Amino acid sequence: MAKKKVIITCAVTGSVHTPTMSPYLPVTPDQITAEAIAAAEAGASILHLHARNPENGRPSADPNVFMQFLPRIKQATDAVINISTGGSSLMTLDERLAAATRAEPEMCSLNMGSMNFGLYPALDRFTQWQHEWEPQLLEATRSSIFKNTFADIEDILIRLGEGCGTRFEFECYDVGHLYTLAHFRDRGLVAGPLFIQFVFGVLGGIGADPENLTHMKRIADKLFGDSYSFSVLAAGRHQMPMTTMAAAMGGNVRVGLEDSLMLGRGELAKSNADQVKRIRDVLEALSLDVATPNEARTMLGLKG
Ligand code: KMH
Ligand code: ZN
Repeated sequence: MAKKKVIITCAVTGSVHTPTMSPYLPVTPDQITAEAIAAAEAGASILHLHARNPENGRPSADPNVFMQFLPRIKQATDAVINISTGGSSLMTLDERLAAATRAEPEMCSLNMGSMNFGLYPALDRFTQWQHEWEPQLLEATRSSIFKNTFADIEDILIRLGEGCGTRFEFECYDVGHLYTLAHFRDRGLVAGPLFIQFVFGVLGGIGADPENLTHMKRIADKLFGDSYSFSVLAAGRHQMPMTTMAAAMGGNVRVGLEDSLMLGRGELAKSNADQVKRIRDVLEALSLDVATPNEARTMLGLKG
């Protein structure tokens, strides 16, 4: 049997971190384009993308901003484009879906439950903000819910899945989200091969403990058998340890500045590609091979 390859996803900018936190966080369409292309060249076969207001770096759901980088990334790489439908917890569902319904990408994220979506713990230490909106947004996030009701999930599955042939990175922030995914499978709204992202270390979700990864995998094995692949992302300093553990357990990995601004202890990542190269080195040390974009497409049943 051919050896299973590891899919590296790179989440290039996200909506949690803000420009004051790192000068390397890509913000403008030019920066997002350059970072995404470099991450793909370093070995990422899936690029998970959000947009930001080019003027000030604030998370944006504007499809016109997405369209300033999506075609350029598509033209320069053969990586799978994965557009966020999570956006940020301050956006409405329609806002969150606007770019994906316009671009009809091969893949989108789909968040499997409503939750508090807290700051990654290390972010509390910033005080000298570059932009007034940054502390305001972080404060607003503290009192908002990241809303992903059953109706919202169904809406996304129908509009993007059935409507556009998009397949999903199912974001599961706790064990209950796996059961929610199984519920939609039982109703015939999703079918394998499923790509499940286990998310660790978001305040409000499951903690970044090794025991939680083994538990998530055990339950996913029970619910989905061989009709799924898992990937792991972990917030902040947990990124590299948890993705390394995932790879050793037969899983896939997600890195990128959306999930952590660091490369190692006390060291900011100077680019997304630095993190991709770092996890690639880990995979090589574990004698694991990295999947190309086309291999990822085959493994995940994407439309190509
Ligand atoms: N920010 C990550 C923890 C999404 O974009 O839909 C999860 C995420 C969600 O990437
Ligand atoms: Zn995201």
